[in-house]
Amino acid sequence: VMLNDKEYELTPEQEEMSILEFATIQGDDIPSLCFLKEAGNNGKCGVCKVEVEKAGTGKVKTTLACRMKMEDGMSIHTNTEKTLEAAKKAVVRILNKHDFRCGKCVRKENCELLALSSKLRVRPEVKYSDICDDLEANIDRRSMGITIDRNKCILCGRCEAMCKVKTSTGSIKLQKIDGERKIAPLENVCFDDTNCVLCGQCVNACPVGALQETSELDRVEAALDDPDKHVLVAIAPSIRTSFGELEGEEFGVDTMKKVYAGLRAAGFDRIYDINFGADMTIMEEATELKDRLLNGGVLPMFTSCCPGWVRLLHNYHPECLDHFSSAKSPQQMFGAASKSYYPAQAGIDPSTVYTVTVMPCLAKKMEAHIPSMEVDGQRDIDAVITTRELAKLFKARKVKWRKLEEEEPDQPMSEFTGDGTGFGFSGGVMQAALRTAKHMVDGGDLDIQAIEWQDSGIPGVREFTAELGDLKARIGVVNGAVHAFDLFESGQLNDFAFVEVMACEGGCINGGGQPHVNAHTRVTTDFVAKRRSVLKNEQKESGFSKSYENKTLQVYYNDYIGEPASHKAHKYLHYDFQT
Ligand code: HC1
Ligand code: SF4
Ligand code: SF4
Repeated sequence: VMLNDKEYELTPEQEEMSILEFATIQGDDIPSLCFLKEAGNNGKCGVCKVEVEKAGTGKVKTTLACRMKMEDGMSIHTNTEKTLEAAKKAVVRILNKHDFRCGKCVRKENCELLALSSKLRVRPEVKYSDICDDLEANIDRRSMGITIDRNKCILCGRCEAMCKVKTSTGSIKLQKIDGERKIAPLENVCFDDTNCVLCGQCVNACPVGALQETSELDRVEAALDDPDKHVLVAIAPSIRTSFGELEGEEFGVDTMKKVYAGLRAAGFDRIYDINFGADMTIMEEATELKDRLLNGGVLPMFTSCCPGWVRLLHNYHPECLDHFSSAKSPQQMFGAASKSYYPAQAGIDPSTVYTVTVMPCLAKKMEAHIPSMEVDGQRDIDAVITTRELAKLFKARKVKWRKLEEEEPDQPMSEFTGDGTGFGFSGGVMQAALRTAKHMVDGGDLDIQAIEWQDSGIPGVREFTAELGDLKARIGVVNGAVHAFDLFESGQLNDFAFVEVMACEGGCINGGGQPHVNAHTRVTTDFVAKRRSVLKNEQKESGFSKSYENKTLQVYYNDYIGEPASHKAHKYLHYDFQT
């Protein structure tokens, strides 16, 4: 084939591609707004016009690059006067219905529409205020996780496609409301009252500022400005590997110590790490697994640290709630310790402590809001902000990324092991739990690199047989919400002893609160693998240390909690997921 007068030999795989995808891989930036490869979305924005001459026809046709498949002998031109004019026209049509006041928009740094409008040098012909006099009426702020701003929506359908493909819940849809096509939660009720798992993959798919997290930044800033509050912050395992992207770094840069420094510069009183909480979760979860295996408890046990997965089970399989480990997530365990152990150590009144987490996740906002996630009247967590919100906080508090030097976090709630770090990617929780469970059951040492994952035959589910004492346990790792349904449909659920589910594909490194990755980069770069490599590297540098080796955590147990699964552990670190 010829692409812009350059010749290419099509591989069998490329013969299956659309012109748009093929050209993207060759480094050609055909403009488009609706194309999203991984969700199979295309054909809605009309921007990606190209000129094509099929072999032997002698006729040049203008067509949508996303809709036409590659064919041997084709000659394609992507940037002629005609295609440029067509793209401009299509983008102006979209801009004419879009609130193009970018100054205050949450996406102004990485909006795909703004970038394209600048590239094509087009502007709207219509003033948005002439077609809409009530901006607020177009904003849906009902959900704890997701806010929809329809003033910004371009009806590209990427969110709907992403939700369908990645979760199969179909929780967000383009639908007729008051006679107009609009994006909304199913039946236009609040997301939180639908089967939506609040994973936020729809938000990640959005090219503009139409879908965003429900922000808690105002509350965090108010706490920081309140001299009577002692404000703690802790970052999730997967923040260190993605935050740099928002400050102009490449994918796969470990920014952990600069993030600590930035948080200190932003005015937080104590800087901690949720990885410490992850090690804590493992101590409790592994103890529970051991107990269930040895004493005939309900199996398979399910991990319960991903609130997207917790919602999914509540909504679709409430009969299985007793499979959940009762261990709280690292976020909530950390929070409980921050309101009990920490103030006891520091000699301060727990009610003055305000605990903020930085999460890659929208469902974590919901988890923190669960009414009974509190102990003795102290909320575990007071506010949850996403990776993206943290970048905005740095900006608001004039924290200059380039000027920051690496810093250490505060102690005692920041030591963590390689296993704690592994929580950030799919399979990591399972590995960590098994290694500590094995140690507890037979004193053995499970070498992380010796775990040979197998394809289970169930889509998106890997498996592994663990030997714990005399027991052989079938272990499953479900990578993404949609595959949890595959596991249930396989009829094999009860053959497993322990199952990890993360709602987002790849795990939290690809969570719904992570930096946006545009549709083009999603085709050319395996950004999830790059983010994962940072955590794997940290694990290696830690000597693949295990949760039970965390010295500070041992002190916490010795001085405060007693044993895992003790009465006090249950009070602070467990939760009844059946409620
Ligand atoms: Fe996650 Fe977790 S790994 S759930 O993805 O168990 O959000 O990163 O913080 O709580 O540790 C998220 C990440 C995170 C919790 C941990
Ligand atoms: Fe679908 Fe997840 Fe978005 Fe809910 S949060 S609408 S489940 S993609
Ligand atoms: Fe949140 Fe992680 Fe679960 Fe995604 S996988 S919903 S980011 S906890």
